[in-house]
Amino acid sequence: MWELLPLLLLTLAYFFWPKGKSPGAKYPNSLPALPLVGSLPFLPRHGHQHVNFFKLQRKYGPIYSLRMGNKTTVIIGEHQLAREVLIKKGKDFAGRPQVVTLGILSNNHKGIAFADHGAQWQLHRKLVQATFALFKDGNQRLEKMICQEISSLSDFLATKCGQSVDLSLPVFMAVTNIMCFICFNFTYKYEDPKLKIIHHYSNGILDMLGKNTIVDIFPGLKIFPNKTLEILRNCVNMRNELLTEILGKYKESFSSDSITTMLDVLIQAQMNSDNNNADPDQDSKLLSDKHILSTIGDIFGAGVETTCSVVLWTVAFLLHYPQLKKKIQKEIDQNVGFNRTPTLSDRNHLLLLEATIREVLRIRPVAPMLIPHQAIVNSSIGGYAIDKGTDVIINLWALHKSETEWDQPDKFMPERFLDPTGNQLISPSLSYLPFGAGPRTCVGEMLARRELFLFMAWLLQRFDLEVPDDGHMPALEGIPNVVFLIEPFKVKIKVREAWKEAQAEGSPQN
Ligand code: 3NQ
Repeated sequence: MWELLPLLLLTLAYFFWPKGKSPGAKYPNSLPALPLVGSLPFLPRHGHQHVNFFKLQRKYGPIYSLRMGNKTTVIIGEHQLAREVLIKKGKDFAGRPQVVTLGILSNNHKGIAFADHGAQWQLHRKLVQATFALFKDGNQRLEKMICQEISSLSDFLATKCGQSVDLSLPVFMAVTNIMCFICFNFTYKYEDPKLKIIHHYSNGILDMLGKNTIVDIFPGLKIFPNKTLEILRNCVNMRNELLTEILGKYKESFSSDSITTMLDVLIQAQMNSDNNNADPDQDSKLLSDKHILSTIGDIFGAGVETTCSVVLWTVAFLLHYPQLKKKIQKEIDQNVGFNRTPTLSDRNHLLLLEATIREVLRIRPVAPMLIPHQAIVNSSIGGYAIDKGTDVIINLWALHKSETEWDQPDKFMPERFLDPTGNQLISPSLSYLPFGAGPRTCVGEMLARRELFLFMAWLLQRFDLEVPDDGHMPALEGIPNVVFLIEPFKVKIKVREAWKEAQAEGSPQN
């Protein structure tokens, strides 16, 4: 019996030991924690983590800490505190936790999404932003390309008229081609086996990242055989091989006279840094092919999986709210008609569609807890001391579901983003950060918003998207992962009579 005394003393020490480094400083409320396992025994075993963290606010408040293994993690569930972390002190909290799985995915924390704050991340983020600036041009190069892919998707779906289909693969192929155009200035034909390879390894990576791997909490365990890590490595290797092949071919025809894609921007920067004879600046060490592949992998993957996910969520909610779907189609018929296909300039008129997309992003955020941040210096949040190295999670789910910030937050209500007349989009609350904010804000926000609008406007102009004959409705619970995914579902595709009649009358289509 006496042999238990040391463990008992250790446990008591943990309960009463000052959690932070600065004696006397005020630290956030903390969940209980035991040696080694931290707060894990005190966390709910079931349910979505973002929902469980939101519920814990009732007892611990909008900022509290817990221990995952030997790591202190602070959870933020209120928008003013979130803005302090993301914007006001964005640099203090611009770090990223370096966990095993994401280290494998990002070739040891290169790229943008999972790279820690530092020269590499800043350089690559700047280069990616420069790429998106290439597409802000007046000649709608990108918009034309997006519409071209949506047109191909629509023509493919028209061949499935009357059938109930899972949209995930066709939408995946269309969005993948858009990202291929932005990154490499080429697209795949739908029957190209490369698209199936990309779909395969992407699903494999997402499946493995979705398993709560204990090795991310206890990294020492990575020395033991781990099937999840093995599959993750294999899928990442497949991706790296494909991107290496593309990069190799691309370099053969690269010309500094024509910088039009993300790979052009990255290769140009690599050449400039290699040629900089004055003093081989740091950049040359930060622009190796591995660095370039990781950045392309991040942007490509983010651009595809996030947009695909939101398109599927939007279709799913329209199946649950058919009256809303009909109102959006009426809005499209009145503002676009059938003599042309929708363009980005229609965003100023298709307000109910825009409001619906914003509501989907509120009620099913792409990243319910964003991507975890980390304090790179001793700092504070809401007057509470936050030690350097502390992980900080912004629980976006809590912001978007706040009872004090939103009217009936659990209800799907796109009209909340419209004024009473329905003629003006409004921002009903500041507690809304679907793309994050500050230095780590989603670098592809503008692209995503444009794609979401055009995908939905084109699909709703041409098709009635209906519940399958078997009556199976899409489940709306979702699958938490690095992207908040929707369970697979089918939708019955029917070309709208109004579209058919317009075709029969021979109305000119773009
Ligand atoms: C992607 C690999 C791809 O095969 C699957 C989807 C992945 C994991 C992306 C990830 C980047 C990546 N490999 O490096 C993105 C991620 C996590 C989406 C999934 C993302 C994100 C952006 N905005 C909201 C949520 C997630 C940034 C990096």
